[in-house]
Amino acid sequence: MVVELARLDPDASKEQVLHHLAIDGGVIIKQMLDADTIEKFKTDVAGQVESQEPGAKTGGDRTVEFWGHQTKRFTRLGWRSPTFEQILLQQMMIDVCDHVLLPSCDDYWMNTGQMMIIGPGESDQMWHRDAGNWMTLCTPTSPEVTVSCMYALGDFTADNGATRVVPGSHLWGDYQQAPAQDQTAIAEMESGDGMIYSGRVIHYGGANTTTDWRLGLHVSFVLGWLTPEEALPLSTPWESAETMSERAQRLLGWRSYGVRSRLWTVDYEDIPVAFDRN
Ligand SMILES: O=C(O)CCC(=O)C(=O)O
Ligand SMILES: [Fe+2]
Repeated sequence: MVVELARLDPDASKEQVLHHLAIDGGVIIKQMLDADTIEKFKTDVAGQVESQEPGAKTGGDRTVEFWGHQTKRFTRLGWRSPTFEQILLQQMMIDVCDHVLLPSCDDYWMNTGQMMIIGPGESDQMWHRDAGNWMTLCTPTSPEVTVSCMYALGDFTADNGATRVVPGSHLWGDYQQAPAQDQTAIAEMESGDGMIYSGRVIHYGGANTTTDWRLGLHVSFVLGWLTPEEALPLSTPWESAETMSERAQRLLGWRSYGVRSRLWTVDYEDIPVAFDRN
């Protein structure tokens, strides 16, 4: 039996996307990003793609393994690319996050915008759930704390490291249970396609047995009362965030959080007001 994720057309409705996300924990949407946006973004980050060394420089054994010895990762995308704001605000992803995350927070922010470039010779990543970052909030009864999208900036194939996903594993009663091969889908995608997935679904980057690099762009969001993976305002300085929309500024940590709660403030004010930068 071959396990597959649903593959929706670009004009799929939010309801369709949410339907498959609820059942499988992941769903592929064709052409979430257009070719022009991808070209611009790839041009913006080309130098870093080239110069970035594979593998982690810091972290414990688990982090080093998780990162991948033949995988290049880097962030700071709002600073590195003027095109990133558009990707950050991709409408379907925002619609999905509004639906999934807003019941548990006044607002959410970016967790990380991270290039994940799996190189030749990389082996399968360890299986995991992204919500595991927030430890006690990664249990069968936890609310959804994070939602991710993996955008293919080049083709994702079974051989070059396409993300592996275990449909339905977000609903398992035992989060210690290891997935079996025949429960695992291969998220093969064409450049521009995106896979939206729950923070509670088991997945991992695949091994790359080809001679090419797999170009993935991961953009994820997390409840505004949790610490994101990326130190957001340090990654995207005000000089880069200044010209962005208010929504993008909030997603990148340049605005405060809360209506019922009040978080991430300066002088207990909204950040740009405190700095007289409104
Ligand atoms: O690169 C991939 O396909 C997935 C990587 C991943 O899941 C992660 O690093 O959290
Ligand atoms: Fe992951």
